Amino acid sequence: MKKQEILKKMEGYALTEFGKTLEECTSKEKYIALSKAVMEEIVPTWINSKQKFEGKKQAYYLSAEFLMGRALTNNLINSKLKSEVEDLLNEINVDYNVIEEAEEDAGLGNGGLGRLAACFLDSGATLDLPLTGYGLRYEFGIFKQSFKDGFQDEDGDNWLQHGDPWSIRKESDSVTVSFADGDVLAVPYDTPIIGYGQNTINTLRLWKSEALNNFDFEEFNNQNYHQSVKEKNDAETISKCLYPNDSNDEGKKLRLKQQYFFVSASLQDLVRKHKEKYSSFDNFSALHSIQLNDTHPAVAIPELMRILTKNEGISWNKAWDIVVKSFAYTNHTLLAEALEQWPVHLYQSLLPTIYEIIVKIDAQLKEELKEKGIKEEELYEYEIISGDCIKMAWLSIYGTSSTNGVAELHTNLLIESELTKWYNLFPKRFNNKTNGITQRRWLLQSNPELAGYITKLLGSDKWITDLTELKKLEKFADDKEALEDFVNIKQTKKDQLADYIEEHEGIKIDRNSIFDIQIKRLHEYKRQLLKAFYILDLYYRLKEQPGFDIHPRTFIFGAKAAPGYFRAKGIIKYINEIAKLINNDKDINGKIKVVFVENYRVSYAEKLFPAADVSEQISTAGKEASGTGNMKFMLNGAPTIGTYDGANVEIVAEAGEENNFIFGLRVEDIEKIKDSYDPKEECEKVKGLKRVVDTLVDGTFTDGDTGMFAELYDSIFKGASWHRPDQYFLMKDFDSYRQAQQEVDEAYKDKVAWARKCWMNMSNAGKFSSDRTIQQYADEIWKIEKA
Ligand code: HBZ
Repeated sequence: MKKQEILKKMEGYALTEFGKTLEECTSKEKYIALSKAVMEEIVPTWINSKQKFEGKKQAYYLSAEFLMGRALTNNLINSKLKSEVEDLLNEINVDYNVIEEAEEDAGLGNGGLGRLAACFLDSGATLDLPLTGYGLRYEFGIFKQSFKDGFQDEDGDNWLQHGDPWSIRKESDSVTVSFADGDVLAVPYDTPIIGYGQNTINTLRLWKSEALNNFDFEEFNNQNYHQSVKEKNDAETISKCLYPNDSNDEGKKLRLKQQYFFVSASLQDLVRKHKEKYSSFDNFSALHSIQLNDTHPAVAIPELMRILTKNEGISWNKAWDIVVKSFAYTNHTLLAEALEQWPVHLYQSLLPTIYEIIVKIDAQLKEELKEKGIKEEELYEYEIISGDCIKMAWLSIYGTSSTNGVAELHTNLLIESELTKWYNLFPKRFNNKTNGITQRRWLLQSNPELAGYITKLLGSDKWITDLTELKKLEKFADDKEALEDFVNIKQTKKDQLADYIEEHEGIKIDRNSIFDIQIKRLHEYKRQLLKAFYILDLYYRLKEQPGFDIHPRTFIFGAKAAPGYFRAKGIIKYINEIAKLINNDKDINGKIKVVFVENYRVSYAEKLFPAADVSEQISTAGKEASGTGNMKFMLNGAPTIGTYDGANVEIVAEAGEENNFIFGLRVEDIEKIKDSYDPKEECEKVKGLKRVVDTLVDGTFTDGDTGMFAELYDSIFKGASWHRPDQYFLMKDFDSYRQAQQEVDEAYKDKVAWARKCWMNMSNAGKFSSDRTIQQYADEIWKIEKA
């Protein structure tokens, strides 16, 4: 019996790792002992998986971020050990939930882009596809957020403090990465990616930077203690910390070092393995497909050119052919400020050889353009090196054979606006891959109650690996009993969240209220401020209009602001001020409440998505490339209140417009009005709007004399050197948002009709499995097959 084996192993680890009996161990120690025992169980299958893919074409996902969250429960579920382990812990009087909560999140990413990479790995392994992740082993992940007097405060995320039982250091696979200012050692740490059912276990390989020489004894002897460990400290800085920016190009030397460090190490790793088996590179692109997750790893293009031409003696043209055939690029944004452009001098000084190669690529591009008949005076529009900047998106399109957007609307906008000229050059390279999410984590794991019910209704758990099975639930959409069961499950999840919020935020919320949730990074384009204005308007109306009644509502926010993003931090403070006002107003008597949860992260998300009644997806049309949180709400049966943006368009197409609440300007509306738009006029025209917006400057709230609120006010009415007034159209969309919210309130009154909407969303979420997305990447870009 496995149970006894696992217990034995746990006891063994308790002794050797902690010098204690299992009983004496703390929860954290028990978590580690259990995780190590699970590792021991699965390693043989892991080794086996590597062997079964030998000699076959494989795909590699290069990403600066993998937002994995916790591993224990996911690994137990996917390896089908969960109930066994739960039984075991029961027998020895250990609460599984306590062990689960003892694990730190692996927060090695900012948001959607990093979490997408994590979902993709899960799908790759579950589909038995040879897919390896390559990235950075940040010692500190995304910062820990807390609120001090309503202001965001950041703390280091020391997630490795107690060790990581899920990774294995592979010292013997270390490689050297060279910079102009010295060499560093890249040491890989491998984490198993367990496919559901445990047929395939793939690998996430993350690189840690270390010094080639950790200690200079001569300096030590000369009593230069700082100097004696300087090389070690400098080298280790590279993989020390994740950059907490999710939407702004930083342009910092250390960031460039991070990018080149993990890219060079990963490519050296691939090339070394290739050379162990083959004596030529003629078959390299037939055996490797390398996906660049945004432009963060785009330096891979000149780096592989360097390795092939300078180390392996391959001609430039032959090498270029291999490079273009091997790489593919995913674009995740249309925001101009997020497109990476590196200062030439940074590349020149840090990576001179790579810089020379980029110069050559740029020259080659110009020749190709001339041959294609592009006029001399238009060539500058395509330049990779443009003035003193290197445009990484241009490099990525030119140096790969596939460029994809992440939702239909996004891909169309790329083609029609930002990248039209590139599309005209290489139309066949452009394609769409609508994002997806893994139902293993976002339904089976985070909502076992609903998952179990679905399996029972369908008479099968096939949906766990084929989410389109959910469509078969549609026939229960008018089944009163099914809807009632659904409502009860939703209530259970709401109760659990309410308990958690009470414990961790110190706020008691009304369990029967509508849980209206917006959880995502804090950004102006995502318009948390629009929701804030709406809530405040609602509050004033409730106070002033005696006859005005609504169903009680709890407005929940979760969001981290990039530490240097002043306005985003202002919005957090503003919402926290609104929360203080409303939550303490006796007149309101709990009818509405506002909760901004602290330190929103993957493990918190797992508690929030299943408990939602309403999913807020209210970005300015054209700005959110796809969104993936929208899909997680949908899968757990929450209607969307949202704009026609990103994947919302496809969600509504699948689930039906009548089951969601779509409002606001569309992309084409914005195109039409943007030049003549006057937010002041709009603000004065819309009833109640001026009153709420004025609270930014009329003393209703205090921003502690930081000037944050006035600055937000100005961003709407004055604009700034880099943007027009109200560039995200808050004033213009306010009224239509308020109306949509009114419709939500009315729709919620009919309990059965509401449950039906939820049900239709859940039943039609099949398209949004990352299994579908990954199968498309595999078939259409990577050309890889299952083992
Ligand atoms: O990628 C997001 C998009 O905003 C979202 O719409 C999409 O669903 C998701 C997955 O495709 N983009 C990001 O999350 N971007 C980043 O996190 C980011 C990180 C570092 C950067 C720039 C952007 O330097």
